[in-house]
Parts: sequence; C-alpha cells; structure tokens
Amino acid sequence: MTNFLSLADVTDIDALIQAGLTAKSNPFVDQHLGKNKTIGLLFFNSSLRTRLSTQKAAQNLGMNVITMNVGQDSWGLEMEEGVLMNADKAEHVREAAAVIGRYCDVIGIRAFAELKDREKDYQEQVMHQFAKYAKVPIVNLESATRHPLQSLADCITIEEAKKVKRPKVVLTWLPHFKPLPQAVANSFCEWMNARVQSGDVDFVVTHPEGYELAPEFVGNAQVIYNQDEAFKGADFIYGKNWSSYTDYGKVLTQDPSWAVTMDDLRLTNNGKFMHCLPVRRNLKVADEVLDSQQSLVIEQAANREWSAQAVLKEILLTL
Ligand code: SN0
Repeated sequence: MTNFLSLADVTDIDALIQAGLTAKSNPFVDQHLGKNKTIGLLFFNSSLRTRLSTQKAAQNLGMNVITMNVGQDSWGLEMEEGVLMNADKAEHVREAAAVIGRYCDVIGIRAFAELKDREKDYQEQVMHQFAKYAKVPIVNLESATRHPLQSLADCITIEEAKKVKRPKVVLTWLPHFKPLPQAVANSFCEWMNARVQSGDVDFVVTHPEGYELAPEFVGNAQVIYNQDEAFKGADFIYGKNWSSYTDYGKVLTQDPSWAVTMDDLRLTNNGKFMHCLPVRRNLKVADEVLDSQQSLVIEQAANREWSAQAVLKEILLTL
C-alpha cells in the first residue's frame, strides 16, 4: 500500500482487519519498522480520536510524529492552480506539500468537506494535491468524501462483536441542527458493500427522504425509508448524521423521532449500537443507549488505534 485514501487502496480487507486484531493483541512487536521514520499529521479541522489514535499507532510502530493544525498554526494554503494569490491564503500547496514531504516519510491529512460546492468537495482536491506534490504516501484522516480509517475500525469492531456468521448491519441517519459531512456515512457504505460482496454482512441504509447518499457510495445497498422497518432483526445499528447530498449541504429535517432510543433498539436482534463519535447526547442518541451494555462506541473508538496501526504498518513495509 502506498497511499491510503480510500478502499480502492486496499488489496485485501480481510487481511487488513486481521492485521488490526493482531496489532491489538501484540502492539509493540513491529517497533523496528518505524525506526527513524517520521509521520506528519496535518489537521485542517478538529479531531480527538483520529489525532490521538494515529499518533499512538505510529509510536507503537516506533515512528516519530509531528502534528500541525493547518490554517491555525501555519499559513493558509491555496489549493487552486494558476491563481493570483492576493487574498487570505499566503502559501501554495505546491510548496507546502513539497516541503512537508521532505521532512516526513508519511503524511496524514484531515480536510473536511466545505459543504458549499458539491463538485468541488467530491473532487477531493486537498488529498490529490498533497499526493501529487508531497511525493510521499498520504493517509486520509477524513477527507471531503471519506473516512476510511474509521471504516476499517468499524469493520474490526463488527468482526470482534458479531454473534452470527453474517450479521445484519443497519446504517441510520440521526437528527442534528448542523450540516455535517457525508464522509463517515459514505465510507461506511463503501466498506460495508464490500463486506456484503464477500458474504460477511447484510447491509441496510435508512434515512428520511432527501438524505440519499451519492450513488457511487450507496451502491446496491438496500435503502428503507422507515427506520422501524429497517431495524427489525438488526445485529448492529450504526448511527450517523449527514447533511443532504442532493440538496447539497442542507439540513432538510431535524425530526427527533430519528434519534435512537432504547425503544428503537428493542426492535433489533439485541443489536449493538455504533457511532464514530463525537456524539451529541439526547439529540442524536439517548443517554440510555450510549450507557447501555448494547453500546460499542468506546470499543469502536479504541479500535481506531489498531486500524491506524494496520494501515501504517503496510505503508512502512513499502518504504
Ligand atoms: C465530523 C463529521 O464528519 O461528521 C467528524 C466525525 C468523525 N463530525 C462533526 O463535525 C460533529 C460536529 C458537531 O457539532 O456535532
């Protein structure tokens, strides 16, 4: 693996999930792999789990870690080619990426969707510009359209917690007053659709009308507009809010009946609840769910360390 931008960079999902579980059971055996290698972690947006788990995973592999909040700590970066730089951005990605690529052997980048211009967000300009000009492997720490390290941690979590060979996994939209990116939901669909193909899960997506995800992500997943119907017999409920893709970046409803409560979980097959975090309690999910035995959110977040370690190890092996 050179870049880890999306599922397309993964040759064997099963092997990557197993590598995560192996790292979890024995975190420090590969300390030598990262010796004298440096990873730079660049954040254009806030982060708690991604920042700490990726740093921890890199350190488990013996790497050095440099972190920067781009835009706050550094110069604002211009991503467009051939522009007259007479506005707020003082530095171009051509120089910035090239320079950071000289200091770092691997670069991790978080750059959320701006949710203004759908075409622009879905072009993934920041990831592609860095991949082009840094000339070192790039790891996606949540881009405009995807969050693959989260999806890998989700796969690891499902693999660990499943009680049947082919569990039913349901992605449900949750209410929120703020427009959030589609990245987590997109990636989860991308990875779950691959798990459907390999016979590892059944997958259903449920959301209100108007919240249809991009066709290239939802793929052939079954979409059910009635949440109660979708929850029947589910082994895993994966909650996430996202803003509209069709009416791009808009909040079309905040219908509180879409929040997940214990009554909803009772419709499932004693299903586990998952969420990537951060989660706004009682807006998206009831306290009683997050504090119940059925919640996997902390274990899921803990698995971010092992998903990052599995990916960084594969990259280090190519350096
Ligand atoms: C981000 C998102 O993509 O939805 C990161 C998730 C890992 N979440 C948020 O921005 C939540 C912000 C909020 O105010 O609830």
